[in-house]
Amino acid sequence: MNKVPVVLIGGGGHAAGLAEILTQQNRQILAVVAPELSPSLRQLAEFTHHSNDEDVLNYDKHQVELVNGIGAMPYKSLRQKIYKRFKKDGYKFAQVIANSANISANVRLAEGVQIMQNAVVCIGSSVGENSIVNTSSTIDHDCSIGMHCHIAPGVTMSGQVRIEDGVHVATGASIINNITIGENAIVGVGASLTKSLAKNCIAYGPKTTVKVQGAK
Ligand code: JB2
Repeated sequence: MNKVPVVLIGGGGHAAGLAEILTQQNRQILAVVAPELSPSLRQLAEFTHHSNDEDVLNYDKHQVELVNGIGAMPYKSLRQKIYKRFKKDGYKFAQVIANSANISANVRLAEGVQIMQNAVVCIGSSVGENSIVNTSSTIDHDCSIGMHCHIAPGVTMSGQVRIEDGVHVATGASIINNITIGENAIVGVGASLTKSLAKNCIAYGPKTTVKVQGAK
């Protein structure tokens, strides 16, 4: 693993989860950059704190990697903005993969991918730039997940699912095999998706009664 020190952007719950993983892996966190650190998250208080994103530029882009600690929620674009902004400035984003995650051998993970505690990514799958595979979610074989996606905690995805860029799959959703979720679509909490979902559409509902708007 690359041991270049990191600068962590964001000071909330997602950043704290990443800091825990990085610390377990003895990865040096030079600073946390956020307007404010969540007061309940004492684990971030031990690091040098900068409150302005411009402070990142004081770190040599050849000597550090960035970690995007801004979480991803529907209709919120800050995570994507931060990634694109600092990529443009020439910085590289570190992958963060929890020790407890189970990643098959021939999985492709792009720059800045974050695989959180106990997540599973099976053989033949790929995860695009800046995407999060969150706690205890399962991505089965040959799935393709695009850029800037959030696969929230406890999602179950069967094989050969295609997730396009910017998709949010909310907590506990289940997705059957071999379907496509279009760009910027949202799969709601606990939904059971059995049909492809077109871009910018929302699927929602409990496991027994799913309502799908704009399904293909
Ligand atoms: O412009 C900014 C900025 N705006 C807010 N630049 C930087 N560097 N940081 C910014 N922040 C910081 O993002 C806030 O000061 C705060 O520290 C953090 C947001 O924290 P919060 O706990 O509200 O959300 P999160 O992004 O850590 O986590 C969300 O997404 C996760 C995936 C939460 O909703 C979690 O529940 C979820 N698991």
